[in-house]
Amino acid sequence: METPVGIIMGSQSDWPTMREAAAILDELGIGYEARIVSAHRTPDRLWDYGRTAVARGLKVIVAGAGGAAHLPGMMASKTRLPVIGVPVQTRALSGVDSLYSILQMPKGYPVATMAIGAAGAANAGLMAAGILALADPALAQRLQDWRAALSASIPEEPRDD
Ligand code: RP5
Repeated sequence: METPVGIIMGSQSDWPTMREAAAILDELGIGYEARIVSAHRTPDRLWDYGRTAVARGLKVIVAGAGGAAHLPGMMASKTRLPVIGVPVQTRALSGVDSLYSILQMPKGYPVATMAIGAAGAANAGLMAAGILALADPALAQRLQDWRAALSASIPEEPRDD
């Protein structure tokens, strides 16, 4: 299987959030790799990852980090690939710190910023799928089916538990 998606995160502690993106990619049959790449703790690893991403065949990067979350923005500065940022929820500031760190990019280096936490990570997987589906009709159909199944799972009326 090809590996068009790179999931990167600043720490092992981000994985419980970021594996929501991985789970979506698994459901849709999209290949990915998952790596710990910290902007602050492993800057050389970050630079190498961004420098080689296109040549290695990656098409989209999903980047999650918490707190002073520079990883998605720094990755966007290093590669032309679309970078989807996931603000990881933090204890001190509930992830608002992560959100603002990722969202407020200067003109020229965009990061597509998702919601804070697990929903954002899952949506990052879906956003990556949507980008890849533009050039992959079979994936487009799987994504369409996935969306239809979600819609069909929503009841019309609430029930008493
Ligand atoms: C960030 O600091 C990581 O992305 C993580 O969300 C946060 C805390 O990291 P750990 O102290 O748990 O390694 O770099």
